[in-house]
Amino acid sequence: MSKPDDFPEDFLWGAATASFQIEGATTADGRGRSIWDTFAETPGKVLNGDTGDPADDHYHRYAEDIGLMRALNLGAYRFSIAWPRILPEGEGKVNQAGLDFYDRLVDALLEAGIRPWATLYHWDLPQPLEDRGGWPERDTALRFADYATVVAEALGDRVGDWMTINEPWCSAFLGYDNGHHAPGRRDTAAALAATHHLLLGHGLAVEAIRSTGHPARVGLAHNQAVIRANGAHAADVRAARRADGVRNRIFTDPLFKGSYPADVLKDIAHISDFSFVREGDLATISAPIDFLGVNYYTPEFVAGSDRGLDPAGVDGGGGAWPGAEPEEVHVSQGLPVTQMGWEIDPRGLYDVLQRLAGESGGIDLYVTENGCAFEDRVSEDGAVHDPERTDYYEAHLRAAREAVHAGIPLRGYFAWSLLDNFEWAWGYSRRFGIVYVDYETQERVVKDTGHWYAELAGTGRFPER
Ligand code: PNW
Repeated sequence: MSKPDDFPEDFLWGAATASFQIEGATTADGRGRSIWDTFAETPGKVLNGDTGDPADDHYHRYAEDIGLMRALNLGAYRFSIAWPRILPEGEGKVNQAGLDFYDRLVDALLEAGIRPWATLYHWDLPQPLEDRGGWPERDTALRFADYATVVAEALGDRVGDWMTINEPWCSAFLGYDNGHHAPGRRDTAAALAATHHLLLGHGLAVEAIRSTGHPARVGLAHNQAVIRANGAHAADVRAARRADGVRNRIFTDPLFKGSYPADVLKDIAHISDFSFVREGDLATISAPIDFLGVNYYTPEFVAGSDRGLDPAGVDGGGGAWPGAEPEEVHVSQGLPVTQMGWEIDPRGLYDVLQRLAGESGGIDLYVTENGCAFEDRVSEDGAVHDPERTDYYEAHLRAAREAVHAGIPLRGYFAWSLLDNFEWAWGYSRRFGIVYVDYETQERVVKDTGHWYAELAGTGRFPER
């Protein structure tokens, strides 16, 4: 029998990245433009005017990076495929040179004994599709399915694990509601239409991947939020229900129950009547999947404000959620934070896994992202000493291990991220890697956390510290 400190022998240890965040080479070999190229080049959108170049120049250094993955004892590598490299116009003509890159990457991973886990969409929508309306338009979901077919036909003989969409909430709400992410629109009705078309795109892509005939396990990566009411007061409970609705259930109910939650539709009826939902869509969206990817960083505390909150703890305001009452606010729990200002609460990971295990009907769960940013530097001894990051990982992995021992079907864990990279609106100012990257020289240094993670991945036991 396994000791309480052990992970099961077949537990999958991985690390994750995303195309736009690491590849660089944004004009190489016929790559088309994505909404993130446009957004990053728009003054004021990304900190310090950072863009997708040079990132980690992974496009040219993938072989070296696979060497690092081996040194880290990874059993799997989660990466994403850049739609604009495959279909520069978003549809139509396939750019073979773009496909060839992923072909080389997959072959080199397999040769290194590392399972490739491919995500089809990690936010780099081809700009021509945004020019025609983007995710609020149904056509984008149909084009996504075509793209999924192209990729799955080309790589499906070697890639067995697929994720359709990464964090649909971020694409819909950061992209189209608050505009913090590309394409930077601020239109809640558009965000709700985007939500539906991202889910529909997911469902159509599941069909597309399966219909290639290659054996495939298909899922998606969802960033379920832990929403907690800031007390038992009726206004707090109501605020938490509403936030949970638009943050979680608007995604998980269609996926696992085949319907949108009635209370959410009521809450947001003044913004959208959901007339974009067509017959058959919910059956497509709720087709069974093989696993669910869970991305978790931090919980969110929600309160109704008719109860005298400490204003210092309040970081949000009315309208933080679509359908929110003006007095709903997002409050801090007073926990220690990472460099992102995100509170560190490993219990939240356990809670998310437990809840999703119930809602997803017993399918395999994987933590497909978990990690943190802290200010790193290379010390005089040439190492990167990042004890706070190791603490973060250890605490969250202890919660994950508890979940496994409690019978939750958690089968693996992917650290976010393999490499320091382009952290979206924060540019290169936030380092999430377990490997440090010097953006001037492109030199990589495995951080102390990376060494610690390698030992854990190699032995399945927490290293002595
Ligand atoms: C996720 N938020 O992004 C993404 O999947 C990664 O690409 C990213 O690097 C990582 O988490 C760390 O940020 C998020 O503002 C970005 O709520 C922003 C939010 C959530 C997730």
